[in-house]
Amino acid sequence: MNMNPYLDAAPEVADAISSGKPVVALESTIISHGMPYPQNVETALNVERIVRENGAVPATVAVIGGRLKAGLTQDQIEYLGKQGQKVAKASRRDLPVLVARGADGATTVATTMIIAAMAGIRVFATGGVGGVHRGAEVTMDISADLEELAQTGVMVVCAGAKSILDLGLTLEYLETKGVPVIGYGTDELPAFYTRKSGFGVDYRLDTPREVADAFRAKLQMGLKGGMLVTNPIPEEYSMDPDVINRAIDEAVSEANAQGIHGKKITPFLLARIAQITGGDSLASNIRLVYNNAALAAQIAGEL
Ligand code: PSU
Ligand code: MN
Repeated sequence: MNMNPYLDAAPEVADAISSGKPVVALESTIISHGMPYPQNVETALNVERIVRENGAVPATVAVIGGRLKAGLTQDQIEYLGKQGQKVAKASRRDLPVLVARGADGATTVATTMIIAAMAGIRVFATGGVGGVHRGAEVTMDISADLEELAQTGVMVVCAGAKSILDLGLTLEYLETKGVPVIGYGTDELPAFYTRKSGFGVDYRLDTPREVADAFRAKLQMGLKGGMLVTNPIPEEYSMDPDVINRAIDEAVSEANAQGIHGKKITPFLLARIAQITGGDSLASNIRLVYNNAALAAQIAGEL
């Protein structure tokens, strides 16, 4: 099926791809760096179940022993969850050395897109994507996820961007790079923990079919790059904007005071926000990932 000598598609994933059945890619940085153990493993396994319940085959992506994996076993998911931050957070720039060393890596959105594309998977579900960080006009901290969305033909279903990022600059960057930003059933960019951000999306689409049609058109025109589908957290799990924004501001000032930067900043902020909110942000995070997994599977079914 694929010629890439570094890639191992799990048998079920390879079968689904070759017979044209819907497949949804899932990332593993969220497992090793985005949530604590054991909630990370529980969430990752539930996400796979939800993808199946919605008619698609899940392919959780990671680097294990230097191999690019599209589809993990339960043992491999448990391993990534237990190892946590000991597993390297693998973005695009990390792949060459990790692979050459035969090492493990938890794949970010960027790297998961790369491996999904190699395997022939077009739809990918996660919680949040990286973006332009607050203060990026000085730090130049812009996630490689955005560049990947500009280059690689994989749709990413997420819950919008959280205000640990500069949402306005993130949207400007995506516009410059020609990445369509779709609001699923909304005109407003969702802000991850909350349904609204005050920023508009490019287009509102209301059904999995409409999203699939737009992405198919993009692929068939040969327009390079992916598409960002932003799916608001269900109302019942969304957070009070004042509470979450205060927690985010506090976590961001701590990160600045401690000089945390680079690949460590997003995991640091997520963990601090969960502590400050007494676990409420983690509970919301888990729910929005489930919601995105279901939508991604439905879109994959239409594609
Ligand atoms: N946002 C979340 N949870 C996550 C991440 C982002 O709410 O786990 C992870 C994703 O894997 C994303 C990565 O690709 O962080 C972005 O990291 P950076 O900003 O260092 O590019
Ligand atoms: Mn960064």
